[in-house]
Amino acid sequence: IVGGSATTISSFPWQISLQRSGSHSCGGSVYSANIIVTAAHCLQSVSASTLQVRAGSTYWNSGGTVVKVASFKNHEGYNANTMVNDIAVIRLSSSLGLSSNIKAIALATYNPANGASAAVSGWGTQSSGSSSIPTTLQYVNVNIVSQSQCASSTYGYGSQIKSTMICAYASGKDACQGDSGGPLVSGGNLVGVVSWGYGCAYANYPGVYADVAVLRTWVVSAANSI
Ligand code: 4AZ
Repeated sequence: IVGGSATTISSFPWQISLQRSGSHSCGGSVYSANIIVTAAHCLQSVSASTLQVRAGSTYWNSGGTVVKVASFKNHEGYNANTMVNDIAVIRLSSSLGLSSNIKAIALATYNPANGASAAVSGWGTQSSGSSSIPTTLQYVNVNIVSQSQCASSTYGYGSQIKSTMICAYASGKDACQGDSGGPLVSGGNLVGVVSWGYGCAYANYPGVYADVAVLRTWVVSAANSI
């Protein structure tokens, strides 16, 4: 997270750290006691047996509850070149005990209006190209940029923005590497999954997110079939 502030897990109890070989690799969100929503690009060429989830902790490397990943499913339409459909579900090997620090978040059923406030959180890098991540969870408030606005000449992406994507922008504030898969929340709902961007917090290049309202029916059925 660039331009953000340290926070505590009780303010973002749906946030988890997805870990590969014991190190933080991506964020994710609690969908139910045994299902996590994350980004498909976090799970490319990865074996479930190398993965664990830490939930209920402000710190990616201590505290809370650690549970192994039983299996995962990437969206069948995920394309690593275009980044369309960058969403996945994970089944945990045992259920999380839901608590004040571990809570499911509802999937958005419609997109917030252009300009609406949203919060993105994670343990990702704090500047573009940085090689280190913070141990304490960070968050930042950004503004929703609709798909049509994000593809317009106001910003730098043009036709790279597709219907399964939604954007968010605020000067000097953004998600960054290691925040991928994590939550963009507005109005108490999961609106986006951190997906990609041109660097982090560069002027006129919003953060790009998988659009949860558009991908919601896939998440619900994948969670029921995994
Ligand atoms: C990344 O490399 C990444 N500014 C994630 C989010 C953003 C950029 C890059 C958005 O995983």
